[in-house]
Amino acid sequence: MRKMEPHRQQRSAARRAGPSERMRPWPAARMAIPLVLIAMATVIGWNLSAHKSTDRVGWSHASSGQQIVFERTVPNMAVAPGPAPPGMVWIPGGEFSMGASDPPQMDHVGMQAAADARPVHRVYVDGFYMDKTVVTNQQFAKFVASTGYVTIAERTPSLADFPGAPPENLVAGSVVFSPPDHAVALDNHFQWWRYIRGADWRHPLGPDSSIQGIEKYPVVHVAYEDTTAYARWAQKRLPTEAEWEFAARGGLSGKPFVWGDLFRPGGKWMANTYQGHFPDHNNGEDGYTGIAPVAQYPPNGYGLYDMAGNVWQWTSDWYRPDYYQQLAHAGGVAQNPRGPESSFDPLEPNQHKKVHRGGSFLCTDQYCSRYMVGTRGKGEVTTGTNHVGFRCVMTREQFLAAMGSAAGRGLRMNTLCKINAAIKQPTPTAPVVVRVFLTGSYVKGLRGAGIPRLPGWLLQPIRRCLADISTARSPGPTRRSSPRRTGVNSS
Ligand SMILES: [Ca+2]
Repeated sequence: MRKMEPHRQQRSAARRAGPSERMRPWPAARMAIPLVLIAMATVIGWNLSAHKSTDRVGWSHASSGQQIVFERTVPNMAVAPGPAPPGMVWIPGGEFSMGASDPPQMDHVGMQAAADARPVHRVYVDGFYMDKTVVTNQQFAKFVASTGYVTIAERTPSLADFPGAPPENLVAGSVVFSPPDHAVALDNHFQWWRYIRGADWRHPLGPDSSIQGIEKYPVVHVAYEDTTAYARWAQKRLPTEAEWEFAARGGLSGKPFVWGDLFRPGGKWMANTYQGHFPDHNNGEDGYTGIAPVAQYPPNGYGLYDMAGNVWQWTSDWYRPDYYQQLAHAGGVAQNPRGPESSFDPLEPNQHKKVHRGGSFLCTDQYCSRYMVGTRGKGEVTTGTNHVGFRCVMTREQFLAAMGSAAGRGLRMNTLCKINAAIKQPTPTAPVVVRVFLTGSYVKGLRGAGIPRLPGWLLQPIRRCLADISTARSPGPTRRSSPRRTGVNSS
């Protein structure tokens, strides 16, 4: 029990700060975040034998007779505004049934969908691009190298933020999964989480660890503020919870897993979760006892990797357990919901929490089965751990703005944004519609001055556009423009 003492001191320090001190709830709040995992250890299960029809999939509750109905996912028909940026995929958006059911027929501890993920309700989201994988150490390092950003876990907390805290507790660090070597009761997460000085995204297991050799692993120990800083730099943003779930379902409806009905279809592992005996013995039967590199398991229907297991993922929604009830009570289809106005978790009412999604490598049906799609997690906003990461989305507007800012040089957005405009080749015999990436005036601007720092992912479409326009305007045999003539700077 000796290792519990620092945590008690930290909690005590936070208490001395008083409930009115609503700055960083350091560091007790960072220890509180894994509580996400606790509330789920109850009895539930799935019964997929109930009725199915073309549009509806339902589960009957044996105990209550209540039926939970997932209706068909109806994707938008609108096409993507342009070629997906590298590492991203277009998610069409549309209308879908959001939330989780909790058919109670199976008595597997931990297999509960959770009351905060009910009722199932109808939601519409616009289309967007989404990162195929969570952000990796390599990607985050590039962001830090470019901006000099310092994550919250790397910052030394000040006495001003935590009045009364003993100096020895005012150290930079983060929370690391530190399993006991023996079985423990699952009623106290302090038995397997430790606040470790010097743990941060560069040192995921503590000061003696590094990210050398794990560049393709998810970045961890990122607090919410860290993720939004990255997203701004990348000209993206975090997904709303609704966007995240629409994407996770991959076009399916009412399935317990992002890939379908069975946890291990054909005996195949589909996600990095926890096998063995939680928390003291991880068998690693799925190939990994800890975090896995990204994209080690099959993608979902939209080509997204790791939408279940590996690391939790931040979303931009504040957490409230009754938010789905609010939406359902309002009736109709919730349009692009962005979460409640503020956070409230009755279990820790003084903490400000955002929604986490997807579960992690520590999720298990013995304790927390929230690798099941539709279920929810939550995290205090200043707290990162080594099982929480994130991925970004890029809206249609952000995509167009990214193109505009990349082009720059005073060209007007209303000119730049005429993407995929069609021009007709001026030949009388066989009009050919050429899909161009940008309008002629923009091309003229490109040729005139050259464009600095144009993202590489824009280069090829623009070069193709220039070649197509040259072809279309040439009266004779094909005369394609050379990329060297475009004046495009590929740096
Ligand atoms: Ca595993």
